[in-house]
Amino acid sequence: MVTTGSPDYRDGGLEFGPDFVIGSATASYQIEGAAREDGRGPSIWDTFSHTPGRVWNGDTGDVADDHYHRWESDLDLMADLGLQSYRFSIAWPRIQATGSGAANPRGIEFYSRLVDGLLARGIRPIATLYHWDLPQALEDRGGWTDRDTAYRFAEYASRVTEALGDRVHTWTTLNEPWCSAYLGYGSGAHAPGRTDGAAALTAVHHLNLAHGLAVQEVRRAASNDPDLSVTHNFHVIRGDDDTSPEAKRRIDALANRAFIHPMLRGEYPADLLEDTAGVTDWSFVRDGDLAEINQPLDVLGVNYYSTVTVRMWDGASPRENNDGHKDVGGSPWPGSTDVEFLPQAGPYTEMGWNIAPDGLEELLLSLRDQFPDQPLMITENGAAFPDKVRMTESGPRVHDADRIDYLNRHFTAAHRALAQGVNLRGYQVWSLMDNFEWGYGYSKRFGIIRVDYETQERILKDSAYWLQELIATRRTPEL
Ligand code: IFM
Repeated sequence: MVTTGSPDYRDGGLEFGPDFVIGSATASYQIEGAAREDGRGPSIWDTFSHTPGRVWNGDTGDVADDHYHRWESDLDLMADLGLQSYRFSIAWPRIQATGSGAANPRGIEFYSRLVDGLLARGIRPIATLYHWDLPQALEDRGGWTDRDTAYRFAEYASRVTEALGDRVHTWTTLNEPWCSAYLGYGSGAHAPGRTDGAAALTAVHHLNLAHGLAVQEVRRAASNDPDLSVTHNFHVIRGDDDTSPEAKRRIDALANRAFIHPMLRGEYPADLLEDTAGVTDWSFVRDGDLAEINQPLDVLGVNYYSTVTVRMWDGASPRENNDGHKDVGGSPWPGSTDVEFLPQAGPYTEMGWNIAPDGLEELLLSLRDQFPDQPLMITENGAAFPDKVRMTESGPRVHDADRIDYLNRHFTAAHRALAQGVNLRGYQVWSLMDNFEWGYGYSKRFGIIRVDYETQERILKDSAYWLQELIATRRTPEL
C-alpha cells in the first residue's frame, strides 16, 4: 500500500445518517461503448480518441465497458452493493445524433430502461446531462465557442426531461465545465483538442449559459419536482511563497469563480475580467445572460481528488507545470500562464495526484462559508491505483487496500465537515467500475469494480465490499 500519509483522517466507525445518500458514479462515454449503435451520432470524443496521438495507446470508447449491452447485470451489481444512488450521464449524441431536432426514440429507450431498472432496485437516479460527449456536428459549427450550442443544449435538456422527467431524482446540467472549456479549448488535452485561450474563455461563458438555460428547461418540463444541480471540480489552491496569494487569486478566479459566481451570484468576478483582458474582451457576454445563468440550485455537486500548489513564475528558472493534468503543449490557464504549479508532497495516486483529504474538508467548509444556504453533494471522489487480480479459493479478488484507505480518509473528511454543520447531502464514489479515463485511455483504473476489457468480466474489488459494508451499517468499517 502506498497511501501511508498522515495518521490523520483515518477514523473508523464513523456514522452517516440514513439521509446521507451514498452511491457511485460513471459517465456515458467512459462506460457505454456501442458507439455506433441505435442511431447514436459521433461525439467530439469519438473524433478525438480516433485521432492518432491524442489518447494513450490509441484507446477509444468504442466498446469501453460495454455497459450499453450489460446495463441490467451492472444494475444487479449496484443492487448487490446496496447503492442508494447512481450518478450516470446521458450521451447527447444518443438523443440527438447531430445535436438538434427530435429525440431519437432508441436513445431515450436505453436511458428510460436504465432509470426504471434503478428505481425497481431502490436506487436513486442522478442524471448528468453533459459529461463531455458533445455531438461532433455541433463542434463542426464551433462547439462551445458558438453561442448557439447553449441553445441546442437547452433543447436537448428539454427533450430528455420530457421523456424522463417523471422519474429522475436529480438532474445535473454539466459535469466539470472547467475541463470542457480549459482542457477542451485551452490546453488541448481533451476533446476537441483546441489550444486557444480566447476560445476557452468563450466556452466558459457558453457553458455557463447552457447551464442556466437547461436548469429552466428541466424545471419546466419535469413533473416530479426534481433536484437541479451542477457539478464542478473545484480547485483547492495552496502555496506559501510570497507570490502565492496573487497566484491563488488568479487560479481561483479562472477555475472556481468563473463558474460559480455567474451561476450562484449572477456576476463574473471583476478580477477575472481584468486578468484575462489581454486574451479577450468578454464581448460574448450579452445583456440578460447573467440573469439566465443565475438559477437557484437544489444541490451543488462537488468533485474532489487533490490540491494544487502555486506561485508566480519568476520568468527565469525552468517553469514548473504540475497542475495535475496532461501537459500537451497548450495552457488551460488563459491570462495566467505565468502561474507556476509546484510539485506537491505525496503520497500520490497512480494519476500522480497528491492524496490530501484535508483539502476536501477545507473545500466543503469554504463552500459553506461562501454559499451558506446551498446544500452540497460530493458527486465524485475516488482514486486510480495499479490493481492486481489474485486467484483465491473463493475466486479472483482485487485487494485494493490503497483505494480503501483513500476512500476512508475522504469519508472521514466528509464526516468532519458534517460535524461542523456543512449541509452535505451525500457522496458518490468515482467510479463504479474501471473505465475509459479520457486521455489516459484504459491505463488508469478508478473502479471499485474491476473490468477485464478482454472478456468484460466484472470483479468486485475489496473497496466495493468496503463500500457495501459502509452503506449497510451506516458506519465506516473499523480498520
Ligand atoms: O474520470 C474522470 C471523470 O470523468 C471526471 N472527473 C474526474 C475523473 C477522474 O479523472
